[in-house]
Amino acid sequence: MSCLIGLRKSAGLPKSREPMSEPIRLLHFADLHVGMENYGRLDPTTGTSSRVRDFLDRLDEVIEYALEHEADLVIFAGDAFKNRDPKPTQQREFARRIKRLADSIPILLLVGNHDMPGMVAKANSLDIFRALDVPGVIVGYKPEGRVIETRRGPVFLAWMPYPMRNRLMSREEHQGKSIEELEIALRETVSVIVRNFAKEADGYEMPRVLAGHFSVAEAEFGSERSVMLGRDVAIFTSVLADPRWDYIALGHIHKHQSLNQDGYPPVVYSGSLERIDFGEEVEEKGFCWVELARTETRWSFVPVASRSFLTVRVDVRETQDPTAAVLAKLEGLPLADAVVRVQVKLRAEQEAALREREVEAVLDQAAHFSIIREVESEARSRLGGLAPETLSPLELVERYFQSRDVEEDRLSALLTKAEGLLREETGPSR
Ligand SMILES: [Mn+2]
Repeated sequence: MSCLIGLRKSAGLPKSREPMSEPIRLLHFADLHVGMENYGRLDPTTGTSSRVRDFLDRLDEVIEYALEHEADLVIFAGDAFKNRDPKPTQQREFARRIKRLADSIPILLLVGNHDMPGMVAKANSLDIFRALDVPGVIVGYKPEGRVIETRRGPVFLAWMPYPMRNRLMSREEHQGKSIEELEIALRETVSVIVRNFAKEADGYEMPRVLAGHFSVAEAEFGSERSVMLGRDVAIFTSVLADPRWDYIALGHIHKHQSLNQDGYPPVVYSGSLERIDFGEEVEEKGFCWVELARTETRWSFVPVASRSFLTVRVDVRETQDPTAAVLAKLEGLPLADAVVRVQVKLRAEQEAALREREVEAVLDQAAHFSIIREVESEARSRLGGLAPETLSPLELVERYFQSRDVEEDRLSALLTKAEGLLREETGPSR
């Protein structure tokens, strides 16, 4: 129906007005997590961790980009702060920036699990925007969908905040269910909400976007695992990848990824803007720039200048001068302003020969550093100076039997058996 109306309308327009319209410019980012303070230094003038500054600087980058490129709509897909009780200074700094953006561009602030208190009656960390009714700011605290008017035309936008079981299911629905049954029930509840939104979206002849803060079953996890609170329900990509949508903007998983690459619509985790730990060392951080159009949305990933993390591994066990070996390894590396960890593998008798002061002098240019000594244990030295990591499982089995003084012919029989078992183990399964 609405499709026919749309056609009739456009048929009445003069030829010069076609193609209908420019794409709507959407900026999608997520998982800001202001308040993460690990690997930071305390700034004595402000009393704030240098890492809080980092996270706010990334938000500034996002806002600059949105303003400069004239975004029509911004979706923040959840987790503004480290936890549910952000410090007032962090709240103020976040609010200032959101206000600056919202003065010219409408923004959805979706509530993530880190923003949400356990009790329904308690406020989430974004509720203040709702209480003050800040123009241009929509707080996505419950599942909802509506048409948003933007400079380049309307968008149907629906959102699903972090699915909390006690908010979405009644006490009766909980009762007598095992944890697994509850998970399945919650997944079904969320899937039904999402499918109903798709049905509703289908009634609007305009670009349609779904924003969500939850796990998707097929996604690859990142550092959020180390900060996730409690169990987590995961929605199937197939539920989201409905062609009635034009873009699915996700938050919650910190690793940027696109989940419906061969199909339509794009189902995308923008990922976080700053690294939380070394698990994210090689991940590029950024946000998504989306050109929204009904059935032909295009998007791209825009990297930000997140602080680099660098692991330096040095094995000095076979060297005369461990300090010199570490310094040589550090030479020419991009240490300046990075978060650096140096892992030194050494023998127990070399401990005194590693002069950390000299290493620290070089690392001083880093934003944060740590020197980790991995002292070779006796068990390891039985491997004849070889690191177990460099040996195959079969070689390790062989060393083990050798250490137990197993006779030569029995050893070869055992190894043949072990080889068979290992092949089974590493065969068809992952
Ligand atoms: Mn989250």
